Formats: sequence, C-alpha cells, structure tokens
Amino acid sequence: MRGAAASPTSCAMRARPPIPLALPSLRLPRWVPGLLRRQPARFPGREARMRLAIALAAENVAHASGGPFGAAVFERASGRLVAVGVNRVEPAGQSHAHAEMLALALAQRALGGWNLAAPGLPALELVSSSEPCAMCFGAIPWSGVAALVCGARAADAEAVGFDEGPKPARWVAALEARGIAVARDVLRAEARAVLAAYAAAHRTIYVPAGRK
Ligand code: AZG
Ligand code: ZN
Repeated sequence: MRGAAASPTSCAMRARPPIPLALPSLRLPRWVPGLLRRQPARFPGREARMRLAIALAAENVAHASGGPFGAAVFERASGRLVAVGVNRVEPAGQSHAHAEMLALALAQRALGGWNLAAPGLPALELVSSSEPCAMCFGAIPWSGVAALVCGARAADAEAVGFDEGPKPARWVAALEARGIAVARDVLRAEARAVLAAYAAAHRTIYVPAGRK
C-alpha cells in the first residue's frame, strides 16, 4: 500500500503482523562449529588470522549460507580467537547481518558487554575478508576494537556488484584518528577470489533499496 492511502476496509482486512520482541534469526550457520574445531588454539600473525576470515567467507559461499564475507575478532597480542561472523543478510532477512556486525556482536556477547575496550579486556582486533561497508565502518569505533585488518578492498566487492555505501574518502585516517590501527590488502588476492566465486555462482547480489 506504499504511496497510496489505505482504505478503512483494506486495513480491517489485512492482518497486522505481531510486533517482534527478539531476533532469534541471527545465528551463525551450522557448519561453523566444525570449521572452528579444525582451527589452532592461537593465530600468531595477521595472515593466519586473515586465512580464517577468508575460510569463513569461502565456506559461506560453498554452503550457500550467505554472502561472500567472513570476519573474526582476536586478542591482538595473544592471537586467541574470541568470535567469528559471516554474512547472513539473506538467510536472516536482516540488512545489518554483515560478517563484521555479527563478529563484533558475538565478541561482545563472549566478553560480557558492549565495550570491547572495557578495563581489564585485552586489546582486540577485527579481521575482515573485505573492507568494511559504510554501516560496518560506523560500527567499528562504537565496538571498542583496537585494530582492523582487511583483505579485499571495497572496490573488489563493488566490482562484482555489491554496494559498500557512502564512506568518507579518508575513512582509514578517520579510524586511525580514533586510535584504531588499520591494515589493508592482507591476502587481498585470496579474499577477492571468494568474491569472484560467489559472482560466478550467480548468487544474489543485494544492494540498498533506492540505489541509483
Ligand atoms: C559487505 N561488505 C562487507 N565487508 N561485509 C559484508 O558482510 C557485506 N555485505 N555486503 N557488503
Ligand atoms: Zn558491512
């Protein structure tokens, strides 16, 4: 009924959906625990951490369980894995279910609060198979992570049809100005290959409504 006034009869006839009270749809896919069981106890450097983010993205494509994006949160110094995320936009029916958003939210759940920079917590690093979109860029400072490590460039995701949204041109400097270290192009070719595999499989490339 968008754009037209609803008549009293049409309102009376259409059952109103109940107001939802929770988001039980936001779950990682069933294959994730199996992948995690095959991982080492510690991830010693950026590349090892990025390999996990890319493996999450690749498995998400192979299982058709969401978009070609994976992310993980690690303790920066020790390399201990805290949480992982994959893109779940389509299966969850939630536009914000990006890999980074899930990894951050699950890290917050694992560590007991919204502030990943809370006193007593070790410095944490978000490792993402692709650079953040505009939404995830906005979420990163609020989360409290101390560092961001990216694989593919946003331009690589856009080259296969995704829309990464309106980020400031100097987005890296904007994060660094808030004390968040940023590393780019870590295993970029491998991360880009997952985007290409998704596009080659002709899976849905969703874009924001109203995109010109
Ligand atoms: C996306 N970009 C990133 N980095 N992560 C996701 O989950 C995405 N979904 N659409 N673009
Ligand atoms: Zn995003």
